[in-house]
Amino acid sequence: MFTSHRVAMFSKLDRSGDGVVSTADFPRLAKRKPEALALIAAIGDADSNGDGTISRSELEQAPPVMFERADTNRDAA
Ligand SMILES: [Ca+2]
Ligand SMILES: [Ca+2]
Repeated sequence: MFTSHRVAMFSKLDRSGDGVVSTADFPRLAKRKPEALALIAAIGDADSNGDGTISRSELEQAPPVMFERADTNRDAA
């Protein structure tokens, strides 16, 4: 199912396990300029309440294009 796929993706993205996806979950990416900007833009797309992080419900409502952008290493995960 589409939704369970997103839930699985959320667990993958939330590497710190604090329940939100943010730049803190991508410490290496966040240090590299082009990737960091793409990451921040991708988070902004899904961040509907503007707190700079993506909660599970925000991810469930995010447009699909966000996932293509978030997958910056192109491993389709
Ligand atoms: Ca996190
Ligand atoms: Ca948010």
